[in-house]
Amino acid sequence: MIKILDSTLREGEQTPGVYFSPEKKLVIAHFLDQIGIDIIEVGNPAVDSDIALAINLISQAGLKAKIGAHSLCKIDNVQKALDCGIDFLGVFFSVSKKRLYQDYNISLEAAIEKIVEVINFAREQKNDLLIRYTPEDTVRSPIENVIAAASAAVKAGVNIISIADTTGYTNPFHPQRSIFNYVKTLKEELKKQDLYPQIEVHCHNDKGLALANALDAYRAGADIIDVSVMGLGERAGIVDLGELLINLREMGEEGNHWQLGYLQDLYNFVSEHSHISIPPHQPITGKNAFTHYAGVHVKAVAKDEMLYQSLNPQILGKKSSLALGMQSGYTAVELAMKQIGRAELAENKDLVAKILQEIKAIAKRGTPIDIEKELPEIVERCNIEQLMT
Ligand code: HCA
Ligand code: CU
Repeated sequence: MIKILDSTLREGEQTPGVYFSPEKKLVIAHFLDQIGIDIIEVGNPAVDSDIALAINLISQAGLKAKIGAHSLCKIDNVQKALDCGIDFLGVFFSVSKKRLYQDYNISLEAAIEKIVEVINFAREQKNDLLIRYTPEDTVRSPIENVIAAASAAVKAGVNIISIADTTGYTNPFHPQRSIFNYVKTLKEELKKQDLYPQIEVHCHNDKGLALANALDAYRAGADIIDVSVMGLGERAGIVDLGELLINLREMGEEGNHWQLGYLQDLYNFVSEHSHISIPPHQPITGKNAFTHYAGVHVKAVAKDEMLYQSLNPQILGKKSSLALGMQSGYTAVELAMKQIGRAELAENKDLVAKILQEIKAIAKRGTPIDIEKELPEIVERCNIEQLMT
């Protein structure tokens, strides 16, 4: 059974300009818990005392999800995280050539020693702590370095190894860069040493492939997938929570377990407090995700919605809707008139034609027509004009 780690409160808060107060983090954590998220990664308490406060608050909220902190590979960072009452700890340290020799200036052996020391420390402090080690920029690091660091980390007490595609480098169709192959190889290599950690994947969206790569990793048997609300995160962000859950659901994962009816409220809350709007055409949670517009579409969905949908909005506690504008036809006008309580006038074909003409003219202003607010007045005006002729 696949597990989901949500990092809206850690990676998501690495979106420039985004800050969620501890109280808002708690609300977001409640939503995530209601949806059925397994691990909520909150942040690094060494970064700011508000993050420590948030982890404390959320850890004490009695949620089903495991509550975690992110930590540098440093004893004092780990201690700060442990002081917040966490169930989960994520430690990262890269073993890529560039990082080892151009940035940290240490050998692989020294890096592994450091990783082992920090993991040992965390394990000694808390026996039932779920510990993850991430060789940051995993997929651009020499595989032998990753295997050496990962196996040492597992032997020191790590439960999870995360494959981080820190820069959005992988591609399901690239002969050398598929995360599918990476998951398979890492599992096989660790199995040779009789090591069976859970494998997590963290896919960045720099080239728009985060979701595709996450599903590729799922197909290869990854155990945990990282996501965030709206895919928030550094640069182009990571995998979008709603999009991943819907796709996994269609593949038979956890269909009845995830409470997808909470997604829209969660997205609205995160959007409001991150000051980042949800694009109207965003799958699942965008305003237009289930809105039908062009004449042919509206006419068809009036008979059967699924003629232009492959996802039933009811799964999300939502309904489909229609939009009016340049592309509209008679059916849309009739349906919209019924929607605003003017069904009796919708019988009048000449009036419907007049209203349609009027709507097309208004639509040329280039912004959406508000059915509830604008249509009553348009209907009224056209009706009076028609009665007078
Ligand atoms: C970061 C980088 C990170 C870490 C992922 C992890 C990445 O610290 O911001 O610790 O599992 O993309 O590699 O998000
Ligand atoms: Cu990341």
